[in-house]
Amino acid sequence: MSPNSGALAVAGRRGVIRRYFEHLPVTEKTPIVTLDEGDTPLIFSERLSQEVGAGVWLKYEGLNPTGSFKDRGMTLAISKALEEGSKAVVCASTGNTSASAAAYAARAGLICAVLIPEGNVALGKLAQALAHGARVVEIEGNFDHALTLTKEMAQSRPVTLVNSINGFRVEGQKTAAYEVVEALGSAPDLHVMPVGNAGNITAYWRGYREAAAKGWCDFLPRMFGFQAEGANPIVRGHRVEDPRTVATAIRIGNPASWGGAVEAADASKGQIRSVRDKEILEAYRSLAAEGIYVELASAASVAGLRQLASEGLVVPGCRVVCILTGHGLKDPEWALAGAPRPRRVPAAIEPILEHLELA
Ligand code: AN7
Repeated sequence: MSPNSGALAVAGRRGVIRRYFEHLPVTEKTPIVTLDEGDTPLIFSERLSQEVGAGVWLKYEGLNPTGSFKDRGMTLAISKALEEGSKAVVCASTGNTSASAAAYAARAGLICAVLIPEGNVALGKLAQALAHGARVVEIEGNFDHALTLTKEMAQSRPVTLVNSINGFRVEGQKTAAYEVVEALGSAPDLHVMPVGNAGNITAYWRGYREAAAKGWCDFLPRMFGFQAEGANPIVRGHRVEDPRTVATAIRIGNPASWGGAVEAADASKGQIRSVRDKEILEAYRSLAAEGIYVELASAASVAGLRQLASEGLVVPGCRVVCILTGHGLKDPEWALAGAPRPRRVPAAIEPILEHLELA
């Protein structure tokens, strides 16, 4: 138990390493590379709660420093790479991992190399990696090819792999489950999230189990992970050679942490399921209509919640947490595609009022 009278996080400390120091694989000698990640809001959704007849909270991970949950694991992975004397890090990425790796590597003064799949990385994410000075190559292949090549590079060259195969990533990411428990005062009954490479569901499950073991909560949530239907290897039980979905962040056909996802779902009496692209887009729009801007992959959790509700799997009055993994500004193209462009009018009150239907 933390020294500050039972609270999980050490009050007044910023960034997940300092806040959860004694629960992470760090020592006083670890140089802490941080951008004050974590401590993200858990927002109560009135509309979703009414819709599904339960209490629904949204963990808005898009408010991390680089706009996604990846920062929680990256602070630890980069700190440990620095501690171990590494000079360079490498990752394969559908976008967010590379944005985060680039930012934390820049902060640490490390070289960051990034392999991205051809033509399927949201512009905002690519811009971030470039802005932070990462060395980026777009390979003629998908994410799964990029990850295989990255692993080969890390074996044959003196570079540290910072994909979630790096155990420090999952360790850092588990802190999000601590925060949920801290905010609710218990675990939720249902935990709903998107699944791509499956590192994050592995991390949440570890975080919840540890929280229970430390006495911070006395039951565990059922874990429901949602893949996109065209990229749902875990649901199918075999790898998908040519994964397809509008949610490019989770366009992954052979998840590295496959076993971790299955373990989380099985041990918690949950499931790994899939949602259609159309349902992801609907959830994206309804979240935006509630003031919460997320990227498409994140909307898979709310699409998934609706699927669970439609099948009677949301017990009335229970508590549900949906994880919103990344910010909508990563990929504004989808908002622009779904709305009429603003009309140009003369700079005078009358035509403005008329067009806005406020006349
Ligand atoms: C917004 O950046 O795989 O199941 O290379 O960016 O832990 O992989 C991103 C994944 C969900 C899936 N939501 O998480 C990458 C990458 C968003 C994401 C996922 C990702 P995992």
